[in-house]
Amino acid sequence: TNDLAPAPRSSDREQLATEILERLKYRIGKDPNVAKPHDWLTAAILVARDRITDKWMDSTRRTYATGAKRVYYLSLEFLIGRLMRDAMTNIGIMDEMRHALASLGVDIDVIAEIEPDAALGNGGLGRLAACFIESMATVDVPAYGYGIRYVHGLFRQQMADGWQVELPETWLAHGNPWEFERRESSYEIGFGGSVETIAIGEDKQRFVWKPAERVIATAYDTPAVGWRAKRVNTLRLWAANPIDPILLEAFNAGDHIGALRESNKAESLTRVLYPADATPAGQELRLRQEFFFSSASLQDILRRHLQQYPDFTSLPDAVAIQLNDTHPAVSVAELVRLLTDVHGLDFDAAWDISRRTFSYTNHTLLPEALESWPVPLFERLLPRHMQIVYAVNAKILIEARKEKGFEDQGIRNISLIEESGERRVRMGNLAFVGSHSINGVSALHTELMKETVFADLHKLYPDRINNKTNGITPRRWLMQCNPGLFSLIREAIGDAFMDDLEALKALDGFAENREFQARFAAIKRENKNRLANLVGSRMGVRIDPAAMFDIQIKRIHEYKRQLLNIIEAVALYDQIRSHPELDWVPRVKLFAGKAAPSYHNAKLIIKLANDVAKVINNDPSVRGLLKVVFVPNYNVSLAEIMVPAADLSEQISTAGMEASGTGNMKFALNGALTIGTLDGANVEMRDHVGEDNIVIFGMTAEEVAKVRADGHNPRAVIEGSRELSQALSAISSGVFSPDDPHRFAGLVDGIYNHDWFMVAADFDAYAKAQREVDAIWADKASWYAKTIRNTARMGWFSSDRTIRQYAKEIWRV
Ligand code: DL6
Repeated sequence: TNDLAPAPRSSDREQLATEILERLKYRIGKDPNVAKPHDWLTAAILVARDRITDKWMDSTRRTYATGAKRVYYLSLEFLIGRLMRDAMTNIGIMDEMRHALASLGVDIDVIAEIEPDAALGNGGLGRLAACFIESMATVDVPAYGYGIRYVHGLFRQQMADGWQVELPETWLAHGNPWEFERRESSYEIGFGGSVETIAIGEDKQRFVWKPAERVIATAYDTPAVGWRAKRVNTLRLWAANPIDPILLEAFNAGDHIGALRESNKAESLTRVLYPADATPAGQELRLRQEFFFSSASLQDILRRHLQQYPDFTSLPDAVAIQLNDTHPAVSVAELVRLLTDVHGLDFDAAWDISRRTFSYTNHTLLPEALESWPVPLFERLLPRHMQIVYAVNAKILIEARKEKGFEDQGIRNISLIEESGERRVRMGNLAFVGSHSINGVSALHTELMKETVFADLHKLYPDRINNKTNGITPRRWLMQCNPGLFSLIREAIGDAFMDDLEALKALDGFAENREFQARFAAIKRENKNRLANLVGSRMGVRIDPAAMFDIQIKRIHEYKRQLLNIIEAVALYDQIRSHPELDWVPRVKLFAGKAAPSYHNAKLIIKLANDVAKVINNDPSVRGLLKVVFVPNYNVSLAEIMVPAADLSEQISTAGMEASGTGNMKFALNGALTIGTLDGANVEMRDHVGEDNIVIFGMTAEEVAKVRADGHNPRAVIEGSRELSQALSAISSGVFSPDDPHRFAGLVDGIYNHDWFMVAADFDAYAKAQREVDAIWADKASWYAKTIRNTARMGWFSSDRTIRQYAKEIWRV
């Protein structure tokens, strides 16, 4: 148990049990005798939600009463996962609930398992947003998360003969007891049409956008409760509805399908999450989604502002709007439009208010992931916004050329319009010029932003770029997912770390303590047993919890280099067979992650992992010393089981390409050793845990850039490494794919021909680092001293710290 309230008093339990029965009867309409697990889950959630609601009202009233500044976090993704444990732990009723349900014959762990995993996001960016929502409530920042209520979140991943197959995900199938529908909070959102110019006085004009299409955005609110329920904030997600649910005239004329056309079209807007992560998702529907949720959120923000203030001059003091990546960047133009066309401000005033209100977080430097929209599409869908983009661009470019003396190339880089080839609107540049703060998500990433994508914009506005290194919420990623470790820490160092994660430092003193090490190891073993059972029952593969669990879980992407890991597994397999006499450390290499459905190479990498697994796992000459497992359908709930079970955390991206990473933090906090490159937040993790407690290998970002610029000869590198060339030739000649020997030839050719991701370049260093890891593993006292120090020194990576920095340095709240 990890509950924090005093030992449950029977009166609390009885009261909760009464409330559960009451919800079951009057809100669900079921008698306990016939209630199904989903009914009990819903009833339990409703009881928790009602208690949270009281705190929610208090928080809202307090914000009004104090006139506190509000923060709005606009994000196209919130990768929430399950909420029940989170909410009950944060309001301190987890233990009483367990007892109350038990008294009614219900096992809380069983119903917790059937709560759907809300996957309204793809990966790191969406999960960060979910951690931030919880941390903003925890550190008492009055905040709203704004996003989209996708009917289908991220696809369910199944394996068919080792290939990824995507199936629809239906998290709303049993309803969503957490949310409140707010029919009264709805707004009209337009698309297309034309702009009318009306002269008002001598040289003044007013612009009126006449959209050709309109849909309604309706709000659904979920309370977001912070640690110890100090504050409850709101996650407001928008659903699209038609203006006319049915065209009766068409229906009466017998056109039953046509009668629903408008309705289907509107609802399709918020039906599915784009399953793209650091890969382009550039279809028209995506731009529609971006505008839809930006406009609805801004209309809502302005309405709320006018309830408390006479006009919008106070907006930047009362409101901070954080743009989570460029997905909501069209907000910059929409706010200017609302302030000018709807509320009558002049352009310069609107621009000034807008820029002082917005701030923008960049999450990637990958050029293919930087959003831009073809000018003709943007103009057709958002004609008024196109005018505003041109007006802003003129203003910025005049400033750059005339006042700051930029030359042609600099001007081209600053422009909101990409002119080489097809003309496109650059959303990163729009977000940058429309914001007073632009932040990166790790120290390295922020420096690279200044030197690469935003070099000229940074020269133009040198005070705007700043760093806010990511963090993770310790409630989900320690207290809830690792109750054993949580209790052990409490016993060792007391409770201070629960409110200030940096107090974990006190654990440092236990790193060399043998008795503590043994208990730390026993907890790890228990967590590994749990994962081994899951792998056994779900996949029929037996893995030995005594072996080292070496885990890489994240989206499948070439820059994250799952391929490097698989190739190393193949090389190790070779060595174990060639040298059976050596003392090999037993390892299980576990992978999990989804590939964007359109990302061919990523899907091929999944197939390769499965093909390699099939051969290695069934080869008796390996004697179980090496196993490879690809666990299907990676999601937040699976991460909560895999993270605490890891001995080794793989954070091996090509240096300079992973903006931060947050999985790296979760593993280290839960007592895994990291093998990683000097990329993203790994650099700062090394600084915190100390270089003796992390295994770093490979080229630095600077070296990667230099090798790319000078010309890399991967063929020569491969020929110089026997292990690598043998592993590559096994893969490309079909050793692992006898049914289709050329299946992986293209993947291997990519390494021979250009090796953009430096797989060949880093291979030897990686293999060597893995043998260093083996050596540490062989000395268990040293292993646990290092892993305990990881847990002890990860306190700084709490998202509470990150949010405090945003609050102080960007939002000024
Ligand atoms: O900042 C959260 C997270 C980082 O930890 C990852 O390193 C980064 O890849 C991820 N970025 C994205 C954005 N992709 N796009 N666009 O998911 O953000």
